[in-house]
Amino acid sequence: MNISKYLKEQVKVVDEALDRFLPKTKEVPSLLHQAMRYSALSSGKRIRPILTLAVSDMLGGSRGNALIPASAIEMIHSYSLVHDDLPCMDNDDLRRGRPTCHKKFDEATAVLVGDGLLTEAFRLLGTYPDAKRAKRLTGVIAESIGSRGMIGGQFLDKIFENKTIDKITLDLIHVNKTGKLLANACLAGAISARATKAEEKRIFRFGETIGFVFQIIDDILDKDGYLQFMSVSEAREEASYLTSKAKAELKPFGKKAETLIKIAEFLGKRKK
Ligand code: GRG
Repeated sequence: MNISKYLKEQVKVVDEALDRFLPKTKEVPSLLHQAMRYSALSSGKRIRPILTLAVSDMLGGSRGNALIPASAIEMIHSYSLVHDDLPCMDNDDLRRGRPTCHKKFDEATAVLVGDGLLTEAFRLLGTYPDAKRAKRLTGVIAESIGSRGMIGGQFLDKIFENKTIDKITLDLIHVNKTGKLLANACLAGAISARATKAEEKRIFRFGETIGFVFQIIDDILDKDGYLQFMSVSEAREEASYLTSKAKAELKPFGKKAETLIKIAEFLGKRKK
């Protein structure tokens, strides 16, 4: 299988679902919905939702069902980027090659775009067509992005900004800020596909490990983070070791795991 072709096709699938689920621009308040769509439909890699879909596919789950948590997770990711770019956070002018939301619109709109996307994600999860799994998906996703997850990681990141940091604290920040949502994007695919508890555990460990790989490569590309503690070649070696570890978790799934294995390898070698 050609992974670049697969990823391009899945980006289209995710973008079509987001387009369908997000409020239309013609709905009132039109400008807010335009700004939400501007941020969520810009050209991201869609790694998290693609992982949800690939896990669900591997386990024989329904695409229609998996697209609900997959789209909700991408809305949440988009909200985190909009808020992370705000003047009170990173104060960035560009995101995904375009003006950030607060630059294109204004700061108040960008705050509300983030709030709107986050809320819309949970509204969408509530439409999952199986109450037991809807509840589980809501809990798992909420836990990974709240103060025990992404928000907690972002808070610690702000506290340690411009301060000397040790590797244990950096790991803690990365695990919470980005790792948990990525791992739970994988778990969401397993929950949606009615995986067994043993399968869920393997998928979660796979997600956690590729979350680390994702972050190491992010730091290599941004020339920061882990590069305070290791050289680029050591970081690449660590990423390669962790990719093998992640792949080993998928052994019991045999040939069905081919796509997820290719995604893990892609994440370990990505250039952007
Ligand atoms: C809620 C303010 C707030 C922050 C949450 C996740 C996060 C914390 C902030 C996002 C900012 C950031 C640059 C985090 C580092 C790693 C990361 C998540 C990079 C962007 O993710 P990609 O590479 O981006 O998947 P695309 O654009 O491809 O979706």
